[in-house]
Amino acid sequence: MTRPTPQRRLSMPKLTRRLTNIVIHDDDLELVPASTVPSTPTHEKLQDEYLDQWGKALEQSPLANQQTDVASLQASIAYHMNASLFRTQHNLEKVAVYQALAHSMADKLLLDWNRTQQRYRKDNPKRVYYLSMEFLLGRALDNAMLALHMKTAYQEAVQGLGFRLEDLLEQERDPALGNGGLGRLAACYMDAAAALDLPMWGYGLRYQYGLFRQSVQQGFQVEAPDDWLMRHHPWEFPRDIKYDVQFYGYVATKMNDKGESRLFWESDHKIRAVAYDVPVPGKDGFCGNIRLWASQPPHHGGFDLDAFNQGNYDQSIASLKDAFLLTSVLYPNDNHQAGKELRLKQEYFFVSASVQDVVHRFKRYRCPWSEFPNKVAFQLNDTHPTLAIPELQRILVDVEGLAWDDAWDIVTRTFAFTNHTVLPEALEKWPIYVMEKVLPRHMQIIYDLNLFFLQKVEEKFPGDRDLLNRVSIIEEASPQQVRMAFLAVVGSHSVNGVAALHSELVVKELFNDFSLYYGKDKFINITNGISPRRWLYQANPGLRDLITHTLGSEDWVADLPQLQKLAPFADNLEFQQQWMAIKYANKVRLTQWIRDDCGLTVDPRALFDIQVKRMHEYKRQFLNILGVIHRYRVLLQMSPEARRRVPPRVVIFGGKAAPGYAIAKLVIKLINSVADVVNNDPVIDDHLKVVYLPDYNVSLAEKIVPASDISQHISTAGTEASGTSNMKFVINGGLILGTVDGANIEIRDEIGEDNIFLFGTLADQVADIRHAQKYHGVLLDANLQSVLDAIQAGVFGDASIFNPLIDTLTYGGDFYLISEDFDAYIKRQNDVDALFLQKAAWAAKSIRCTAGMGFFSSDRSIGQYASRIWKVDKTALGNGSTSTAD
Ligand code: NBG
Repeated sequence: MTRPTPQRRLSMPKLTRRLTNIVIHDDDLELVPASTVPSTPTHEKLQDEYLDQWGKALEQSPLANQQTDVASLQASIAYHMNASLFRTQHNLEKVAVYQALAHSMADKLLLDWNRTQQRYRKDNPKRVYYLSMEFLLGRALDNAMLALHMKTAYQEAVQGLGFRLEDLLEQERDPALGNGGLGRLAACYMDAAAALDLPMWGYGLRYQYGLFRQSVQQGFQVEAPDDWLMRHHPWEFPRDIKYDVQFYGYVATKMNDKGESRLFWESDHKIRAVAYDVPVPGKDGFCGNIRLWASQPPHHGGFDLDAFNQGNYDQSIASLKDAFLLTSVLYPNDNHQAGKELRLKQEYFFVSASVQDVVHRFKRYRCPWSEFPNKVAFQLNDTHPTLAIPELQRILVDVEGLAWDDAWDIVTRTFAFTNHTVLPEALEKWPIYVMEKVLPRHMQIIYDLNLFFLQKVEEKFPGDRDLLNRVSIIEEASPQQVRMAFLAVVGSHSVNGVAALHSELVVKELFNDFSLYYGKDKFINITNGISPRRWLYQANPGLRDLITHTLGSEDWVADLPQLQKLAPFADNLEFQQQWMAIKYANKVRLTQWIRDDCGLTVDPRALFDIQVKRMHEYKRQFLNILGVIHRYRVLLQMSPEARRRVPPRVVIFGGKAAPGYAIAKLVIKLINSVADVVNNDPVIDDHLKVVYLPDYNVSLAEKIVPASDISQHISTAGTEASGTSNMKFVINGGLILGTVDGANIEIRDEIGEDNIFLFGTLADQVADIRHAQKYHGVLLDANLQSVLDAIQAGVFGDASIFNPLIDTLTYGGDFYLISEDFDAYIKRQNDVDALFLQKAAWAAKSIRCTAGMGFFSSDRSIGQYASRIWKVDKTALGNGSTSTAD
């Protein structure tokens, strides 16, 4: 193994601080190095004098005196129509009314935001920073109105102005700043933190274009840019907070005033990060924050001034483009982002701006650096923000002049890391030559960290060179790579997986060597959760009202285990009828959406069988559609009487495939080709319909989730870290058909084995089966073989298109074990049919599903993060105190 050469180590003496990176900062205090700050700076004194007056002025302002009666709400909407949008009542479109309404609502949030943030600022509690490249927020207006208990009043207000609130809500564009579960989890966690009054901020990127918009043409996915900011977006607030982030350049050794040698990272290539704050409505006047960074050219820096002076404008602005481009697009998560320099620059841009901002905030209070871990907790949402680790080390050592070891102690007590996948292709690695070019100083720091880490491993396990190779942050491949997940583990005090099985696999497989070295305590499980506010209270008003009526109050929203009190009603026929009437109404609503969106009429009395999630081989939408073909063939062979005994089904798919993921895109094509045939087969009629809902996103999910009878979560065992849509469906009384994988397992434990349809290979059998397949080939299930024969015979159009897909089963060794699980899957689907015919038994299970879901509230998850990882004492919040147990 090549051992890295240490760059420079140990006691870096304190220097005259360099703060070149920080250029403009938020509000009051000018950022000055702690040692040079006079004890009572003049500008602070001045502020104190006027502070009260500002407070009084605000209390007198229209912002603080907002009334919530219908006439006042109408006045505020009309005001914004004229003052914010510069329109009059003679020029009203729904979208404009939506925007005026959103402004009116945002005013109320703003006030809460200011009060909450002022309180934090004054109390200075330990704060949590959730670093995530993705926040899949979904629409804001409905959520905000419900959080502030203003929906009914606004409904009346807009009605009096000639509009229906539901129509206006549909005008809002989803900010799709995420790919799927990981980004939506971040949004649910911000929502929970806001509800719990936990001082947590999200940090992320404000992509100009979110995840692409998907349409389907001739059955194929077609991507278009998601220009979500095309229209004014009233839910973000640009701030005068800016930091410069540098790239490339070189590392120089310089002498400081004391004649000591120091390393400096120098570069002329800078891009400016500007902050946009997104309020997160909480409860009782509390409002959280997500700070998103957008890229801009630095002051003057982007211009070629010589060219500018000569009037050569084209040339002078050429490099401006680069700066704006940096945060223009969200990368879809496929295998192609690895190695992309722009993605690496996005990651660094994001963490550098965020860490600078946090350091700036910390320094306001003039605490010693040793206090940093008592005031700051960083949570890394997957490996994407891992560069924050060497970045903080760099700032502490190079800029703040701390000794290396002191700095590292602070870093490792501050960071914690959540792993969200065990799939090797999703674990980020960066080629060293890219890292060295883009971030030369960070590469040196990583080498040093690695060296010191390996030395310690060697001390503990002397002579085990293989082990050193295995745990090295630098992978000795060609080209050499930085293993970001390993860097995250080494730089964090806690590593967690997102469901029990996943966390077990994280320790047993992914980080086994690390758990031997660090001990098991560093590796914990915190099972994911979902926001009951968005995913039940908001998405399913019918069920919400029934639950509230039955339980006597809305307290269950903040205390989800109270849902258990529904269980005694499971066998009550009247309650079952009310329950299923709500499900039916939700299905009718989805039916209308399907008609408008796909031009397809489906019967809401049919069994709605839904699989909506990103398209990926491990999630096995392929298994689902193969099962549909099997069902189609069986139905065709049946007599009309026999067919009538099978409950009619509507099989609904939705989800985007990464643009470069050819196989996933072929599955979309196959689904649509099957739909074409099945939906137009007169023999089949309404017995089976297949729907592919294009452009699946959060707001569509809110319509789909409450309308499922069955939803499918059928990943190959051991591949789905958790899944969160499974939780959303079950809490809405949808049963699930799933594999023994991810959070399905804990859902089973909570709701009871009888209320879930599980099937298939277990995680600990997968390796053996794959091994056997390698030697003996794949023995295709007979039913599956005839399904494949039908595809290859051209029943669903040009068969040759599908060859690469079929090859994944036959020549590819069936890595995802579709053939292995096919028979069990079909049998379980038959069980689903049989139960659906027994209306009362089905209803009872549906009720028990909801009743058992108390554990899966995001409030529980965030509570666990707070107490087990961040050591933020939730109950002591609000008066500013925090535990300092770490
Ligand atoms: C995803 C997993 C899901 C999990 C979410 C949230 C990534 C890398 N991982 O199973 O695939 O529910 O994270 O934890 O997107």
